[in-house]
Amino acid sequence: MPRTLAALPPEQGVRLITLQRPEALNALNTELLGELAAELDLAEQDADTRAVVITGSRKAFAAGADIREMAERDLVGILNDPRLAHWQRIARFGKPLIAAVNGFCLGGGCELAMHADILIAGEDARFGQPEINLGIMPGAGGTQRLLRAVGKSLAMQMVLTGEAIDARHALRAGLVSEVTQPELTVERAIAIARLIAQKAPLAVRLAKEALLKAEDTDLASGLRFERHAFTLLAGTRDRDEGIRAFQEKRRPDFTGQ
Ligand code: CO8
Repeated sequence: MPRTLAALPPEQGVRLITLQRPEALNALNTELLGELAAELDLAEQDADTRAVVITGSRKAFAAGADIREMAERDLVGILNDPRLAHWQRIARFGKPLIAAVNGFCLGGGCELAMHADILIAGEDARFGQPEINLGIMPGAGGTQRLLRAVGKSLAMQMVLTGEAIDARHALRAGLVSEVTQPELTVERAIAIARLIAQKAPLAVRLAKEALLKAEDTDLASGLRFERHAFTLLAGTRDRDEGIRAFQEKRRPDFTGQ
């Protein structure tokens, strides 16, 4: 049984994972990251899981890497850091991952949220990369993903000053796609996930992969990838079903084939 998070079995195709280390504002220690990676493994293999929502508490999505644990690691400890493998597992997750963020979303917590494909924030959410205040810098993708999400000036400002931005600012900057009342954040994220869960899984998977390609490749290569992915989908039964259902004016019944 995981101890640092709660994971519910999928409902209507959506699995909800809730980070639960209230004593440390959900700070990401090795145990939590390991349990999260294991949950995502389960979700990846489970055909009934079509999308995952990850959330924290009302006070904190996650307040960063666990500083107490980090203090115990020297240079060699960081080089051999077991957390790296967990981060890589999270980054590799192939199904849609939606973050429902309330409260503090700082440091590694903000980096975790940015691993999600869609970010929904409660009005009280605060996003920041305060590592600079500890004499360090983001180390789980924060410099790269934040810059791509909000552009150079704001990313520089956040990383170099360590100051957080509020949910409205995050919305204007493109870091999150919607802001809700804090008590509705998870509900809204689940509603979006359920919508996605009704689509053809292979189309969702390849569309996600193609969109992520845009972040790390040039336009010509990205377009080539999109063309290949689009062509591959022509061989799926769900594509035939989707088109037939449209012509027959009924809802499609996608099977993931
Ligand atoms: N790590 C460990 N414990 C934490 C953390 C954290 N990141 N954040 C909060 N806590 C603990 C506090 O120590 C406190 O515990 P205790 O009651 O035992 O003293 C408890 O959570 C509650 O926190 P506060 O009393 O401080 O609550 P406040 O409401 O007063 O303040 C803040 C909330 C502003 C969020 C404050 O807790 C804070 O500033 N936290 C630290 C935020 C931070 O600096 N985060 C960045 C960490 S570094 C990082 O994330 C690097 C990622 C690199 C990843 C590399 C992977 C290989």
